[in-house]
Amino acid sequence: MITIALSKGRIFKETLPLLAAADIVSAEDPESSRKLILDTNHEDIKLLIIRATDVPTYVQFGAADLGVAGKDVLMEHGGEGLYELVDLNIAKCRLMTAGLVGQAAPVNGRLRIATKFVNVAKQYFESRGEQVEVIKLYGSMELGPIVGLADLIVDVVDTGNTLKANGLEPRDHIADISSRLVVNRASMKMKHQQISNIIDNIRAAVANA
Ligand code: PRT
Ligand code: MG
Repeated sequence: MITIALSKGRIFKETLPLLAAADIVSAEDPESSRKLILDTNHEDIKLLIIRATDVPTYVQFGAADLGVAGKDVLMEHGGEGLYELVDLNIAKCRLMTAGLVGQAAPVNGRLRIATKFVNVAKQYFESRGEQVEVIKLYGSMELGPIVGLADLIVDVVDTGNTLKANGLEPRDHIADISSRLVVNRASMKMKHQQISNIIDNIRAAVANA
């Protein structure tokens, strides 16, 4: 049995055509199904539908053999126990800092950063020699600077419309983001034939996309 961890929403939508080109087709639409394990057209391949941020954890511990996760999520996780194999070139965006339009950073005192990417934020500001206080949030980060919880946020940005709608502007570019195919290190050894097969097919699908 091979399991592939995916999250609903944009990653599933954009991974679906790649999987189809690799001859892996879900038996059900996860958006309408309440099942967390979906059958495919292969008896020995199943899809696990989980939260985007949980994908690296499932793959790290071998609860899923393969997974698709955003580079942002992988950076935050750290990548322990897994190999990042293929850049799927989907769900592209940028990891940025952002602040209130026209508001300069406080000159004295520590910057406060609100984000769900706590590790990434700490590393980023540390690498610039800036002392910051990082506040963990689970969503709606854009609200942080508006209500005075934080000076800046670290979040992924696509069109920038969400920042704009909340009076924020992008500041520093931290990383370009796309989704990656990851594999559990032990699975790669134990199920080598099956997994390399899937990887090769997905690689070909990406090349032809
Ligand atoms: O929703 P949940 O908490 O379960 O997890 P999630 O929000 O991480 O999942 P999901 O499906 O929203 O995102 C999965 C992955 O898609 C992320 O990890 C990124 O790698 C990638 N991705 C690509 C994005 C975006 N583009 C994106 N625009 N993830 C989130 N966004 C957000 C953005 O932060 C903003 O709030 O979408 C909103 C619209 O963006 P703008 O800039 O176009 O306005
Ligand atoms: Mg979301």
